[in-house]
Amino acid sequence: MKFLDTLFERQTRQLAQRSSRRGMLKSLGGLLVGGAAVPLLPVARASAAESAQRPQEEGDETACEYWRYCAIDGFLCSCCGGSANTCPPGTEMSPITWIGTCRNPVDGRNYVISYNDCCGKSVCGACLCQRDEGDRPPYRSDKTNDVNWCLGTSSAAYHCSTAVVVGVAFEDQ
Ligand code: ABN
Repeated sequence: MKFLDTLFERQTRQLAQRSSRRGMLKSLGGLLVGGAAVPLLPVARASAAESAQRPQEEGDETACEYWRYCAIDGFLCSCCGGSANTCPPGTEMSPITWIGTCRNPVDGRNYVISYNDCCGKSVCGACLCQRDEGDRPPYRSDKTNDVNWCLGTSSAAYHCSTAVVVGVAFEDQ
């Protein structure tokens, strides 16, 4: 036992002589900060790429004049507890949608907009907005917005409509 005590004591003293407390704290701090940053790197890159693709925007998404609503027909989810991108709590976004193309006034580019209806609650009733750009009569059901798109959802009850940017539209040559 005495032998082990002496051995540990000697090694601890040697270690203490070779290293300062400040140096040790510095290495420990570097390890902690570096270790925390490593998993963040791909996330930071992904979010930078995402914001590079996201259009610059201005305007009030609760107003019918908001640029994304150029081809909408419905109650704005942004007035019903959701947003232009998200459904209000307690409703479900329809996977089947009406698609339009709207010009973003900030960058002058055309974007494909998906008008996903939110389903599962009775009609919201606030901010009815009907702009209908590119709309066709209901005999072309794929080209009309005047349809309840609550299809493929657990409930067919229509509540409100979103306007999600899907991507940049092809420019006319
Ligand atoms: N797509 C909006 C909507 C829902 C129900 C009836 C007409 C239009």
